[in-house]
Amino acid sequence: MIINLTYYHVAKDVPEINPDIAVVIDVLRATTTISWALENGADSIQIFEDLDLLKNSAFNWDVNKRLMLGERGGKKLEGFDLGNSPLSVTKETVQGKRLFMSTTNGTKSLKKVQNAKHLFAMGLPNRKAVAEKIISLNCENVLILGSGWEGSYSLEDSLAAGALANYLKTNCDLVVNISNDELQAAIALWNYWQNDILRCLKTATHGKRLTSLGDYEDDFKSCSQLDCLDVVPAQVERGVIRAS
Ligand code: 3SL
Repeated sequence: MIINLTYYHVAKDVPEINPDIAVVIDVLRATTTISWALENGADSIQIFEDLDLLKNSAFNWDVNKRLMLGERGGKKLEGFDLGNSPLSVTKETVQGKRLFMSTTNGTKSLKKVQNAKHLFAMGLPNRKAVAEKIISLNCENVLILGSGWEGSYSLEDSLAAGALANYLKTNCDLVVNISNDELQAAIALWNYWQNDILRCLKTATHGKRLTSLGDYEDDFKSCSQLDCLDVVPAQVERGVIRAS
């Protein structure tokens, strides 16, 4: 048995295929926030690109069991309960709630591969948990998708793609085939930055964008932690993610 691993930088690069497994990465910060929210007991996260649709769905949900989480350009959206910070999704805030979520890039990538047989969201904190889940599923084709920024490449998502591929290559008994140059480059990136993840995130264009907006030091720290969460965010119905 072989695992074919392929990586695409952004949603628009993905061919119209439905892979066995799709892993969506948005290190800064959507998939890190999703992972922390589920770790902290959120019931589920429903993903939206369209904000009106998000609001309509949220307003039909029990008011005590819903939160609207919205971000554009790194900033919290007006009228929303939360922005997109992993620090905001504390146990006290999210426990038992459905989060209705829309972000600039991460939710686009999650939507793009929602027809995959298995869809997972991954940040660096749950890299090992997601990798072990992939190993346990014994599937042949795994597509890794970054989120980038408005259609362009991002350093930090490629770093995490490389981190995932590296874990699988090292810990999986199956043959792991690195199927495209994007993933070869991502592995090289991981080999270069793996001991200074925080600096990589701050060096990235989106890291600099966040820094220019205010004090995101604790967000950077949270997003750069590696293998500290056991949670695997998995799509359970179209657009809805739960802990598995
Ligand atoms: O683009 C996204 O989906 C967000 O994660 C960007 S931000 O980190 O909230 O600015």
